[in-house]
Amino acid sequence: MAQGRGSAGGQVTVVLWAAVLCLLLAQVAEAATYTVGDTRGWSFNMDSWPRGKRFRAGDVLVFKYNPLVHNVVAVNAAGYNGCSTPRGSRVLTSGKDRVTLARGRNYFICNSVGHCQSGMKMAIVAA
Ligand SMILES: [Cu+2]
Repeated sequence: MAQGRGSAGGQVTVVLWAAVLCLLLAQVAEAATYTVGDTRGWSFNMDSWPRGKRFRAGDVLVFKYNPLVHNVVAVNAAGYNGCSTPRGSRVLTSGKDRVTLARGRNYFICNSVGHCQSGMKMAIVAA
């Protein structure tokens, strides 16, 4: 009888470990997807949108906008602060661009004339 209980206990332990592993894997695999600006989309005065959100590396940002008017440029800190497009920057123009966040600071601007200066810029920190 004691042996039987021990065997059952072993099975329970294996099942529990499998459940823990599944949870860990799910957390790693489950990246969040955010629509930038929510219903407004990628637009002016973006400063407030990232506030209160906890971004993680691997999360996906979806930039929705009118590509005739706007674009998305992933820039460095200097590009963000100075509203400039560093040489070799990636300019996205589809109107529905998906960008995966890297760990650390991620900076985005719209480089249509005057837009970044009007707040079409965003800095996001991903853990
Ligand atoms: Cu713009």
